[in-house]
Amino acid sequence: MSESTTAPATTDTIPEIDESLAPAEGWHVLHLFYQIDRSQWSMLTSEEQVERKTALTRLVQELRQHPNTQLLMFSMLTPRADIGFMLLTPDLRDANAFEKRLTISMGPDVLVPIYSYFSMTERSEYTTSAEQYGETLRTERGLVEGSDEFNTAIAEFNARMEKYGKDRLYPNMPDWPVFCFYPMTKRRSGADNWYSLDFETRRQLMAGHAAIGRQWAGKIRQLITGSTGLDDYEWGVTLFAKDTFDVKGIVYEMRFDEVSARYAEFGDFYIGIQVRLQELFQQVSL
Ligand code: 76R
Repeated sequence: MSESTTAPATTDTIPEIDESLAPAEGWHVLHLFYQIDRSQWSMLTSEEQVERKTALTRLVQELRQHPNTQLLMFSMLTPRADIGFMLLTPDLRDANAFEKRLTISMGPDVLVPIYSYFSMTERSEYTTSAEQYGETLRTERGLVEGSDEFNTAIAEFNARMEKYGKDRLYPNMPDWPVFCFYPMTKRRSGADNWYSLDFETRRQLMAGHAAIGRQWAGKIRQLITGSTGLDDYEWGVTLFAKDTFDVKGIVYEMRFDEVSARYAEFGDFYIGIQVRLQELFQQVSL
């Protein structure tokens, strides 16, 4: 290496531990999946086992009290994972520390991390703009631009979209029992490169996707979180349902939609049951 005049890194620009690392908008989201090391667990006395269950219980209660923080718990299907958490919290330092504490909460080597995903809530790039909505009002409803009716419709639209945008950035997670998580990327190969499509084409394709999605209203709640630059795929897809049949149904149906058929690549699927704190240990046989 040639002699450099660059000053060595100092800690001067690193913010103090109590300074916020909350993002400009949205929350950090962690999906955490663990296997239980049953041989490790079986070596503990029953008193120790109770202590460790209590430690996890207390930690979950504590984290759920943290401002703007949601922590969901899942008993996972198949030996792919036993326990899952989904954590939403604004500050990066909290997300980081909470994950470490969850991982060691039941003592060393009991919860073995086997998959995790880091993403952030985000607003959609493809929601309808007020201009586009105005166009629909003119062409489909025959309203005259500037008329009272037109202006009222636009004002209502703006209010609805503002609430909708907030719901995506600061969602309230449902307590629905069937949980499905998988990461997804838009393809970038040869003629099927999502990122070389112009915005209007992508917008139209996404409108088709959304139209299919809306048919599942009441059966599926979804949260799409962005992870470009943060994790291996570009989005985390989190689905909640009351019936496994609907998870299988929507994912199957989406496969025929061009956005998924032509442009989507998926990671592994994690399926779980959302459980109450007092149900977790019984459900996972601890
Ligand atoms: O803005 C909105 O949220 C409404 C329109 C909408 C967008 C922009 C929407 C609606 N989605 C959007 C974005 Mn979706 N979604 C998926 C999957 O398995 C598969 O094939 C795909 C996984 C499902 C099941 C699903 C469901 N969606 C996205 C994005 C970001 C893309 C980008 O920015 O380029 C991804 C990766 C993605 C994937 N989507 C809906 C649904 C459902 C059920 C809806 C209707 C929601 C509603 O109207 O309440």
